[in-house]
Amino acid sequence: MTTKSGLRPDFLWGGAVAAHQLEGAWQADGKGVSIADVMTAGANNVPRQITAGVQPGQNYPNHSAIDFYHHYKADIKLFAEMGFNCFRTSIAWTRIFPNGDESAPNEAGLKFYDDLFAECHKYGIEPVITLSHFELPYHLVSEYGGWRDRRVIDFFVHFAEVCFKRYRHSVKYWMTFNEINNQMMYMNDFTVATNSGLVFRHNEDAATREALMYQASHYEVVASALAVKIGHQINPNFEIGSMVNFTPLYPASAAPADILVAEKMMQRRYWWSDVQAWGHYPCGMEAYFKQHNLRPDITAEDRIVLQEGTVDYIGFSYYNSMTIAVDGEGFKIVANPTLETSEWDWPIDPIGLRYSLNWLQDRYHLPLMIVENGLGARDKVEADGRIHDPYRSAYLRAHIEQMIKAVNDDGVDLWGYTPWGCIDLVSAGTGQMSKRYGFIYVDKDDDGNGTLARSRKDSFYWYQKVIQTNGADL
Ligand code: BGP
Repeated sequence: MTTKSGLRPDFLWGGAVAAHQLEGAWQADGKGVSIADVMTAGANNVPRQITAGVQPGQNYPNHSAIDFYHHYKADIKLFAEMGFNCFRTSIAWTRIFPNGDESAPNEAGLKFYDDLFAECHKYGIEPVITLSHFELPYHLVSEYGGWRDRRVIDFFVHFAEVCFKRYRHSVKYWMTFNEINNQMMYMNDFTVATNSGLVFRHNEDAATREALMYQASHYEVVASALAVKIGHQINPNFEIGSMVNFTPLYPASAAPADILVAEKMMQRRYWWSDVQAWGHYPCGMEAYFKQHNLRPDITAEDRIVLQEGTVDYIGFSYYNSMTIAVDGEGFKIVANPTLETSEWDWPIDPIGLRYSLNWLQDRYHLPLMIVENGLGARDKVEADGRIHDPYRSAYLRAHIEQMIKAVNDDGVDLWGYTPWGCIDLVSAGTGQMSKRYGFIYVDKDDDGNGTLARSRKDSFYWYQKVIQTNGADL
């Protein structure tokens, strides 16, 4: 059964956030320090740094964020007012296991999410939960070197199991790792650190880094598969998904060499979801490992685990496409002259979302969920307190149109849509408040000043109407 828009009547409409980007309360109720808690603020063209522990005098925006920890009831009420029937957030690993390697969980942390999920259900809002969204316990990084150490698999699986058991009746939709494939950008210190805790050894050369990235990634896909398997045993009705950042790579020209390099880089960028969906490595990656003399520690037992823990759906974030051209033996990213870009230079490409939905559907034959999409922008509060943000609804409208075409014209099986940062929060990339995605404005600036008061932007009312009509009135 479908509705006027063509979307299923139980289509999941909501918004997405991550614990560390909005909760604040970084030391409340026994919470431990996560990798996000030691990230400095950053600025335009100044990347965020992962520091060796909390340093006096540094600005750590995630520490207080938008204090959702103490505002969640009012915030969820606002989500309900918009009509959300789902809400994607993460469980901060360090609320449950402050150091990551304990055997007994922190009850106060578990209780916070009991209360949060109960508040969601009060309004018929289904939680959609990421277990690891750039929130590795800092202790696992300083003691074990993050995911370079096989023992971290067990710590993650234990964390996952505790969450699955505790929330088996309150959460149905899960994802193991946020944007697990971003580690592809292993030369970017910030990206690889947030995804796998590979930090502190910046003297490691490119080849060593690449080898470590594949090793860490392998341990993560094994941990993910084990979690999926255990999750299904705990509650067979769980839907446990992969979560990748989907950035389609377009060839810069019709030259066969450009087309081939784009395809090869797509293979290198999406092998994580291949493994999670298929239960084995794609042949192209096995060949790549051999050719580059990469010998990740992949045991015969690991290969069985991968087969036994395949995912139920593919969740993905979509912000933009990228365009790629062959460059000697390698490739280069080039500008796409057909696309406009955001203030942060992210190309704006709604058709790319339809392309992505088609690509993912054809490759995996699994239901899909768009778990992040949106435009980071600066907002201006008018003298009367209103926030006019037509650029935000224009971006989302254009993307939702393409999403609906993918469902109606291409037959894509799509479960839901949760635009990123439905309430303003700390930007992961810049560490700043001024790159805003929300329908709800939060009064806080990049220096941490502000009342934290929440107000509805124009896009709040627009999205409310979209949800009310199940996407028919955009
Ligand atoms: C994704 C992350 C989010 C989020 C978003 C927007 O990569 O999963 O955590 O923040 O991108 O990025 P940014 O905050 O850098 O604009």
